[in-house]
Amino acid sequence: MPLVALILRSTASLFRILRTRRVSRRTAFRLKLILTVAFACLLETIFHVRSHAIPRPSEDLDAPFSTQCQDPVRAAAANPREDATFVMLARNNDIKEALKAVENIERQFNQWFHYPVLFLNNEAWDPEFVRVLNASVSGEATFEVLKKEEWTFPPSTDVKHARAKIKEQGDNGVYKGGLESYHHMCRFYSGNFYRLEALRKYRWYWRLEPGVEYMCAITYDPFVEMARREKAYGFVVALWEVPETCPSLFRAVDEFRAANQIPETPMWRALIDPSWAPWPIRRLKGWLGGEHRNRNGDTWNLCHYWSNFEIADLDFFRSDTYQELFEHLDRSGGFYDERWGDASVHALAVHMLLGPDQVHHFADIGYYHDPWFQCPGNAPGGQRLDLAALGDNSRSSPESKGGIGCRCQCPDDRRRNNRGICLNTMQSPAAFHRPSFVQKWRGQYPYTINMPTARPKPR
Ligand SMILES: Nc1nc2c(ncn2[C@@H]2O[C@H](COP(=O)(O)OP(=O)(O)OP(=O)(O)O)[C@@H](O)[C@H]2O)c(=O)[nH]1
Ligand SMILES: [Mg+2]
Repeated sequence: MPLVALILRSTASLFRILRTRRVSRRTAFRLKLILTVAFACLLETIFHVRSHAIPRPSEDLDAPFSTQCQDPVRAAAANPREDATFVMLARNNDIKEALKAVENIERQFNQWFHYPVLFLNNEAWDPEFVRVLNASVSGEATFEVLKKEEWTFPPSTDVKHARAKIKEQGDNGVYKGGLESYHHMCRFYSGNFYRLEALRKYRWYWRLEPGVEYMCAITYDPFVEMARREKAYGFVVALWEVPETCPSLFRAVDEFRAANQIPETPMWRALIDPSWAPWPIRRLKGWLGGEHRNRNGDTWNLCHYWSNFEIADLDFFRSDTYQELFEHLDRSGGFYDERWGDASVHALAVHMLLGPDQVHHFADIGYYHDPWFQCPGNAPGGQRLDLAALGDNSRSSPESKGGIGCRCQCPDDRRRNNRGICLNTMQSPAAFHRPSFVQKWRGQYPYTINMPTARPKPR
């Protein structure tokens, strides 16, 4: 390490100066002591930060599933459907936005694959919602009403205290922190969702929110590909969490990790900003606590996957370890005392418990949830104009260099409108090809890692 060599050399020259200059023996001793301690601290800090480096895998571990249009009719016929369902949590007054999202996913994907849609509500369904949405789904539509205990405070909660905390968050302008129903929603999607009776028969879910828009045709079955490649969690957008919503979440998860002797893997380290403070100060900071800090004094970089889109293996979230993590978080009260979001809970769990090859970035999917989007651009020569099933191509965006999408209608030339820092950081354990230091410094992050064009040559 050139930095360590430089420090060693500078310290040696300082010692030499102290030996040759005329300073009292006492002063020289003191200075040497200070220098030795400073040197030891600096070395220790460098080793600490270096120990959080993410090793580079020998090859890219998460390539896109598809890089151009495929024949969706053939794809649907080639494989039996997985035990999978769309899930939409909605209120009766979300009817317009719910219809928009369902019509959109039917047009872009489900008209060929006919997966069921499970609609969930914490209140009785309005018959009009049921009538309209039932008619719009090409698979089976089911309308479930959640049990009271699935959409409320945990039994041990002091409700008066929790409501006061919610009000306080509202007064302090914490994003959606003042809405009790939003807290219930986040808690529900973090834990009770995975225990629903209505989901028991399924292995996979695809989360669909009212109002979202898929901007490209999805001409293969993502559930089949997830199963085939043994993936457990799929996402499209990765970005920073709103810090005020969850000051103590990272510590609570890290304490669970440490108590259960779950190792700090490269995936876990991808969520950590190691502290540059020397050991004693770092430990003191860890002991004193502080926002987003664990016991070692390191902090969470706040990166998480945006959970309004998720395709995931229910068995992962139904596992004893995940459920125990949820119980641990639930007992700590943070779903109400703070406004812990299910997106961050999921991302921390995924990075604590899964390997880099089990997480998939759907780089080929065009997706918009206000205000962020990802749109992969259209694959040159890959638009399959011969396929009648894909309809007329006249409304698609032009093909673009490096595009991997199918019949996308992207809002503009950009591949995404959120910075790629979290995507890059969270995917780094899976990435053989990474942006250079200079590219990062210039803010040039690839919109997806592991592009086929950037894959290593076969050895
Ligand atoms: N039934 C029901 N659904 C809810 C309630 N609150 C939120 N949801 C649903 O939960 C999901 C997430 O809620 P949103 O309000 O979209 O929250 P968000 O996506 O985190 O935040 P935005 O960025 O504002 O969209 C959506 O599917 C909503 O329809 C509620 O009180 N009852
Ligand atoms: Mg939303």
